[in-house]
Amino acid sequence: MQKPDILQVGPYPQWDQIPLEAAFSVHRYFEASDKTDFLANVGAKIRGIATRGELGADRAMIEACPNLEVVSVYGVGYDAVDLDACREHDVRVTNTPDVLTNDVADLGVAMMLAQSRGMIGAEAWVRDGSWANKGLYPLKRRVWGGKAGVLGLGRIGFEVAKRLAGFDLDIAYSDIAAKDYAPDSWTFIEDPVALARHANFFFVTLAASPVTRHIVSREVIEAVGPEGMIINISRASNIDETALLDALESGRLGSAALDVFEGEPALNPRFMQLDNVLVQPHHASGTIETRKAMGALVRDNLTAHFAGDPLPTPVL
Ligand code: 8YV
Repeated sequence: MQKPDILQVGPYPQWDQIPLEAAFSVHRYFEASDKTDFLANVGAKIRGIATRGELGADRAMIEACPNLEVVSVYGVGYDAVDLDACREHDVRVTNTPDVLTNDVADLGVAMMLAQSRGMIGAEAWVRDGSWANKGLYPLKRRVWGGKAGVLGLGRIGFEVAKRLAGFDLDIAYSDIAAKDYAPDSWTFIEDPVALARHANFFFVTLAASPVTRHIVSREVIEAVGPEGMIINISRASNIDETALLDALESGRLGSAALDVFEGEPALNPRFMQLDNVLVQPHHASGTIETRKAMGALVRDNLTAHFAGDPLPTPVL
C-alpha cells in the first residue's frame, strides 16, 4: 500500500525520524534551499503535515497543499498553525498535550529558583575564581513564603502552582473563570493587573492565541514591580516584549526568566545587555523522555487519521 505523503516542517530527533519515514513518505521542507519551489513541486502530493509547536503551518503552506487532510504538531502549542485556513480547507489538527506538562512546569519553577537565587552567577563566581579571590557570593532573594501569580491555570499552570505550593508560596491565579479543580487555598483573581500587583513571582502559562496577544501588557508588567519577577514558559506573544525590555532596563520590573522570545532564536539584543534576565533556549519540554512521547503522539495522530480512526489528541 502507498505510504501517505507527509511534509515535515522542521527536524526531529533520529529516534523519531526513523519510524516517521518507515510509516510515511516524508518530504523534508526544512532541508529545501528554495522552500517556495519545493512546495510547488511536492504540494499536490501532501496529505499530512508534521510540524513543531514554534514552527506551525501558515496559510501559504496549507494552501500550497490542496490535498492536505491533517496537521500534526510536535508540541502542545498550536498558535503557529493557521486554524482558520484549516477550517476553511477541512483540515484536522492535532497536538501533544499532557506528555510534556510536568517537564514544562519543572523548568518554569527551576527558572524562578535559578534567577531568584542567582545560580547562574554563582556558578561563574566559583569557576572564575571570584569565590577564592573576592570572598562570599552576593546575597540574593528568598523564594519560599512569597506570593505567586499564575496567569492561565490550564494543565501546565496547575502543575506549576502545585509545585509552588510545595515551596510554601501563597498561590493566586487568573483565568477566564475560577477553576473547580483549584484547591480552596488558591485565590482566583480575574484581572491580570490585580494578579500582578499581588504576586512577587508572576508565571505566564496560558495557551497563546490572537486573543491573548500582549495580555501581559506594560500595565501588567509594571504592576509586578521593581521587587517582582516575570517567568514565561508559554509564548513570547503573550507578553508585550518591548514594554518588558523597557521595564527591565529602567528597573520598573525587578527581573525576568524567559524560555520564549519574539523572533526566536534571534533574540532582541537588548536582552543580552541585561543582568536581571535569565534567558533559556525554548527547551521547557526538552527532555529525552518527553520528546520521545511527543514524537510517538505525532505519529499516532497521523496513523489514526489515515486509518480513519478517532484522533488521540485532536485540536480541530
Ligand atoms: C516545542 C512547544 O514544540 O509544546 C510546545 O508548544 O513550544 C515546545 O514543546 C518543542 O520545543 C519542539 O519544537
